[in-house]
Amino acid sequence: MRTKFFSSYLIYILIAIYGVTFSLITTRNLDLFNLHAKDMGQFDNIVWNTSQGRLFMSTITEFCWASWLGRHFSPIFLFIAPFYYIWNSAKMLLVIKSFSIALAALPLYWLARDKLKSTFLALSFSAAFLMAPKLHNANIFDFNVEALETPLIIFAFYYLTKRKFAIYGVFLTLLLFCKEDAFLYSLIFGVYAFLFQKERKTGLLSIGAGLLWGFLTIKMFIPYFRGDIELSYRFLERYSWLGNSFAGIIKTLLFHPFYVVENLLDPLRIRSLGALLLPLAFLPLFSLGGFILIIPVTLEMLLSSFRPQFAIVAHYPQVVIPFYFIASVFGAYNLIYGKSRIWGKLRKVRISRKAISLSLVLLLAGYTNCYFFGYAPRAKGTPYSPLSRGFKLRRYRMTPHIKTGHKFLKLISPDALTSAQCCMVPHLTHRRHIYLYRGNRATPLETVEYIFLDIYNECRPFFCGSYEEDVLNLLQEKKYGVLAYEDGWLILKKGHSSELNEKVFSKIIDHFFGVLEGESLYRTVGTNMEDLEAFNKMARFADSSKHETGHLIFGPYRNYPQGEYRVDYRLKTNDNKTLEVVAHIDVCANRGETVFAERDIRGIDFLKKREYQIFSLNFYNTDSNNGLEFRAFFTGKADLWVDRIIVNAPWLTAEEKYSVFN
Ligand SMILES: [Ca+2]
Repeated sequence: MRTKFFSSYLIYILIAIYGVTFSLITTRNLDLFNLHAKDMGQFDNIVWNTSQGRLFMSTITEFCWASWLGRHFSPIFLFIAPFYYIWNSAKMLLVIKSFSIALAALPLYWLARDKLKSTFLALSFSAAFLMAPKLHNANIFDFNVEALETPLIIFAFYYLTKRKFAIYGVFLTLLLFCKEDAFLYSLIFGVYAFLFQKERKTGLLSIGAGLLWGFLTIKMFIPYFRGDIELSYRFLERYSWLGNSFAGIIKTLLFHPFYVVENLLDPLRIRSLGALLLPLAFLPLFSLGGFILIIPVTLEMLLSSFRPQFAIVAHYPQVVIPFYFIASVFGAYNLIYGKSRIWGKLRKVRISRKAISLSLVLLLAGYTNCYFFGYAPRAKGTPYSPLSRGFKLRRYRMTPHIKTGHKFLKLISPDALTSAQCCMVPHLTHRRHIYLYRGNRATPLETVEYIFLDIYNECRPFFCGSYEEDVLNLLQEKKYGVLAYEDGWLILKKGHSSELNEKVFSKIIDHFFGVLEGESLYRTVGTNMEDLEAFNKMARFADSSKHETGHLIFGPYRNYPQGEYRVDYRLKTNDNKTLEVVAHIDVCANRGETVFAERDIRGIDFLKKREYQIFSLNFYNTDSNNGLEFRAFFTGKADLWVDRIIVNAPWLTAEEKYSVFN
């Protein structure tokens, strides 16, 4: 009795611990300018506008004043907006997100407890769920509406299994209100009710509601709010390799299964499946009902040609993982109570013993997964987790640079029409007009009053030099005067005196000319990753166990004045013992035809492993019109990081440096 009493409280304690931990981490990330215009800024802007009566409107999603409903149909924001009357802050949204994901553990606990008759096993399921690293990573990834779907999926399904159809209907409606593709979940529930619960009426109603909702939202509502009735559903493009319409896609799936399977057999997709099934000890495959539950979401994920979706990263795990956990409960039921002959001797083992063993397997597998990839105590995987061994507190420390950013935010008047660089946008979204800075052409500059930039921070969606060009032009044009400049932070105000423009120009031209961030150059291999040892906390990275060989960086194809140069490559590797060549760096022109300087870098050339070191190349540029490139080739022999390239030419004047950007 006492254990039961205790465990029913323990589930709430686990939920609270998760919710509080992730609220603290995500809100701190916001303070540190680590969240982005998309998706944090846009959702905060939508919810804030909705709370002000301008329903679903935002200037960020489509780079103009437009309704979110023209992109995804999410009336759920009507229920989220009132929370801004409690705390009018983007942080409210992050707290809602963390507690929303945490809350999904509650119906999962109920479902497992009722089905498996073991509170300990039910708690183990919920604990494994809260430890799932893919959910942790989705949790710290800005904000997405999928976070609201996570608990709704399990709540709806729980009440369906309890045959409390009115409450099921309420949760299903809320789920459908999250996003148009939730119609698929209604179909799944309907099929389950029809086939496995023999609830024909509820089953058919759910299927009917799903089909109707899918048709209405995708064919009518979204095109209506986009202002183009004829427009096709843009996210269907991710499945265009199967067909150009829903009917075409289904036809290919049915009549060309080998073609489909052949395309799905790639390592990344198989890895995704492994990452879902392994921590659950393959339980979702142990029952037919459970298996049917996971098929639709698995196909939605694997058939997509959009990498974050089939690799189940970003926000995608939040709608896939709930189904895998539900299916696992059914798999566990078959293992413990199944009368099938397949389990043979297992039948004779005492039920309580089976439940305890399964709990231990779940907890161990869940913790191991979390240890390597998530936010577990003493974890090895992520350096971002305050609980992990590799954690560095300085990642969450307010640096003087960040403090200056917050000081600068106060200089922008609250209602002014503002255009800001990516990571600053989520701090300026409680105003009617906030734009993501995309340079002279893309932002409606004629109306923008303030431009807020941080020349050291990420400059999405700019690429390979165009950001520098735009900022320098802005300073030269003088339509905007420098209101404030400090430590890379720059506020420009329309019509403001331009007396500081020249001074700031000469300061930042040195930085723009001299520094090329590895993560913003072109690449054929590798990814961009956070790295505290890198100058701007970002680097281009290639993993020797994962990535193919190829150019980790190339470009920027700029025309540099003739003369002597020294270029420093700031590189890092994980193996400084190997004699193998880990990188080949060169300076070339004319699309790789002319090579001015090059060298092989071996593992042993690095004094220390996992520590950045400068490797220099000296060269004479013979032609001022040849599109210079600084490249680093990744050989695959060891991991390789490129933080930045530093171009040294002290003999150049500011004018000559500027000519590079024209
Ligand atoms: Ca960098």
